[in-house]
Amino acid sequence: MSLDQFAIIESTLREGEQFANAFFTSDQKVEIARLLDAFGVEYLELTSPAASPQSRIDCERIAGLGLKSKILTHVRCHMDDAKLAIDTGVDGIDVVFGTSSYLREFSHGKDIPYIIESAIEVIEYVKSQGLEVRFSSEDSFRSDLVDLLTVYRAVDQIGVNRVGIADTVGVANPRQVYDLVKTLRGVVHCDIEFHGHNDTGCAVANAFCALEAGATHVDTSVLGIGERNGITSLGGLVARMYVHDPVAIRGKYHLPLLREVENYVAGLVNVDVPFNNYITGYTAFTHKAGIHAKAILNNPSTYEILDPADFGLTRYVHVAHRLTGWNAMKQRAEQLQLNLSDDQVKHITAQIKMLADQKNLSLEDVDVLLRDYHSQMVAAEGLDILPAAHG
Ligand code: HCA
Ligand code: CU
Repeated sequence: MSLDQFAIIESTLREGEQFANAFFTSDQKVEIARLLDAFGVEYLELTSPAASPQSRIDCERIAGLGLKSKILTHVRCHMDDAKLAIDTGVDGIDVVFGTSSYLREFSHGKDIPYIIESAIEVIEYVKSQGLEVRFSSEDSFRSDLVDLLTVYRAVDQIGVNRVGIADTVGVANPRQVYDLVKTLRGVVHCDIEFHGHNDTGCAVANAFCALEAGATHVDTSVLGIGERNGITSLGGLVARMYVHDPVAIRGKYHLPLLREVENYVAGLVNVDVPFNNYITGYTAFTHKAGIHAKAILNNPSTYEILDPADFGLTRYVHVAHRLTGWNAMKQRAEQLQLNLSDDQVKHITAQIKMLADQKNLSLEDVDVLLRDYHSQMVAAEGLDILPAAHG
């Protein structure tokens, strides 16, 4: 598969609901679903209808919206849950079962033959109802490899649409993800999904490695919200894949909507979008050092691998600091429509750098200094004395 063929399973309305601060009303869920659909994600994954009465109602409501994104709901590998899920009108069902020794011993207490038996029962039933079905093993990276492959092979043989690898605890590193997905790719014929938690900051890299190794689907959530510190973020994956192939990503997704959906979700869960967030962070397109600023002004590709305009954003050259340079200052003077020669700009830049050594300047401070200097120059020209530029 070419890397551009991947699909996003957007799980803000499932994994994201497991974020500590998340409480979405029914209308808010609909708004999130509509925004993500307009952004262009291929799938939306919703909380199990078995979770609570309102979860079931919301699942039915979103399944009935007629969105372009396919609607999935996420259930335990259990016939009762599967039946409830099918009745909501969703397009497909994501089934999950814990295969790690931790979960087998301390959570559900079931052995591998039992897991396979119940997986087959549920998958065959969901398929008989004409729905798409995925089987995933929770905590895959702490599961025995032979157990894992035995389960995946069994579900692949009965025609599951996708198998999922879940790094439930965020323990995996990119090479381990690559190796496991590559091995699995040699064992099953169906699609492969990756779900990765971000406990050690590898969630985006792990998702990318999964795709490189042959995975077809990646789970994301807006801003990465989920259990603990969350999973692969939608923006992070989009940034990573954009750098891989900007044309394909611009074609697949409506990129300027990213900021809107992030701001909306951030507001609902009462967090700020982090300053260093992929693409939309406050400083994501801010350039500071004089050398960077000069090069960026000549050609943005020198220090930018993502074009902010593709995301409806603009770059910012930070000039009010001691590392500034005259090229950046000249651009600021031009923005203020102050006509100064290069020598004059160099002169005032030197003064501003000296001041910036004494205190933290604001852009307003710089603008005042530039305007004052410009007025002095204009006055001097009127008097026909112009020594200041070389002073
Ligand atoms: C959990 C479940 C899950 C499921 C992932 C999947 C995980 O909340 O523990 O269905 O692939 O991280 O294992 O989110
Ligand atoms: Cu998870």
